[in-house]
Amino acid sequence: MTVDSLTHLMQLPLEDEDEMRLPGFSLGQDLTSYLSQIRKVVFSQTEHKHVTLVLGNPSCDLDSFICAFALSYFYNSRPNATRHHKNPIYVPVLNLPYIETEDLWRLRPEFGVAIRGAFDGLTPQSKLEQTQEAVEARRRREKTLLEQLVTVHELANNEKTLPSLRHAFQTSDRYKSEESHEKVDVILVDHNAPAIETITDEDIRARFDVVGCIDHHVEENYVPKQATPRVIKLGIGSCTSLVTEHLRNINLWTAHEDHKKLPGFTQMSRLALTPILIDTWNLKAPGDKCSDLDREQVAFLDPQTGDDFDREDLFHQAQTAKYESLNLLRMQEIFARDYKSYAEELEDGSVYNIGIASVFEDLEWLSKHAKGKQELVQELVKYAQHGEKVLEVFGLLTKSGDRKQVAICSFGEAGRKAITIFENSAKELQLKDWTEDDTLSKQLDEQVGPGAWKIWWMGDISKSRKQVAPLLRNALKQTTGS
Ligand SMILES: [Mn+2]
Repeated sequence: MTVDSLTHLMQLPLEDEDEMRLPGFSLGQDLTSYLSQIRKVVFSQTEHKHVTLVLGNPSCDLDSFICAFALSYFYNSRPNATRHHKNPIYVPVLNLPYIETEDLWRLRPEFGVAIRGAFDGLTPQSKLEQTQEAVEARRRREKTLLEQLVTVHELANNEKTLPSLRHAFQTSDRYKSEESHEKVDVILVDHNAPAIETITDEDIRARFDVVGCIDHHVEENYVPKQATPRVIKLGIGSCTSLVTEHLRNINLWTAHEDHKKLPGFTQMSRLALTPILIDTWNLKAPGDKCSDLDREQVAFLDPQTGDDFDREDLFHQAQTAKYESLNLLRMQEIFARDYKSYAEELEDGSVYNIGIASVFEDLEWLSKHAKGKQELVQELVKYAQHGEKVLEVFGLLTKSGDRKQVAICSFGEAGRKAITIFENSAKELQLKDWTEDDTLSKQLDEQVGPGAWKIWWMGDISKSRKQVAPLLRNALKQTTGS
């Protein structure tokens, strides 16, 4: 469907729209009431048995969260704009199959910063009251709000979940489908091939229909051509920029004067700004980490926040929350915090899992946090070999001051070959051998195996998992027959 035809749909008579609109959703409504309305739809049996999910990627970073939240928020406010969807009631879901929302404040503290900013205004750190009482009061409120969010874990485990959704999210190993269930419609944001850690790709295909997608990763050719929207654009710093642009294109998000009086518009503007500023390093990132489109959306959102705020400061608040949070996490949680896995099918039909974890500390920090190099490697092996999906290749991308490290461990013949192919094909990353720590190398030799791992400096630090993942996946594919 084109933008024009969508605009046309929106001009349909209002009474029509009111009939379709679920009581409780309204344009510009406060985020708290929006959140409780979403919960009502999903966890108390209303007459609406079917919904369309808006699902972020499994790393569940701030970008994914806000994309899903913003898209569903504006779609729900004007269902006429999305009549092409069978079930125009939208539910944002955090792609977290293991995590309870009670833990979000600890595991995703930058969500808390974004939510606090949305409600209180984008206040500079220096102006926030720092007494223990004030800090605790803020944390309590953030925690309460984060607990309202809906995760994959809760959909699968809450007794009250809409039956259609509960079935769809059962883990593959525990759930045997005896009766067939209607498929659940899903819009993917910040990724373009659905992936849920606890559900096999085959089951995902059987249980979900992708009816829309907005993403800034490499095209995986999963989303049907007729999906609406279908926006997959590379070279954009933050997917939230694409979502904002889309909502503006179809006239759902406008800078109309009247909107300033509605709390939801201000809150959503503040909320959307945060991931864009984080992902583009406050619009200063090099290469395709920051585009003109990101800049345009910031220029649109900024005046709508109603705040006189310091972008640099907001960026640092979220960044600091993220960094400090690692101290609170166990090793397995650190790997899982920003993690993606991919299943690769080789020509000979064998299927291998690749997992890549991004961590914003370096190997030295990780060794200390693990309380030793032997322990660090034990934790690495445990993560790769004892999770829901056993990995053939485990990649770890770390940050060391201004530099970046790439560590890859393999757990089989194919993985071992893939490391060599990856090294030879990944010219754009400008890899240089990393040989700084003999004790760690010795531990890796002992526990992973000589020749089964390798660590490099990444010469081009503008690159990230977005570039490393396709290269590594390709390398593994090329191991067939070699
Ligand atoms: Mn993203």
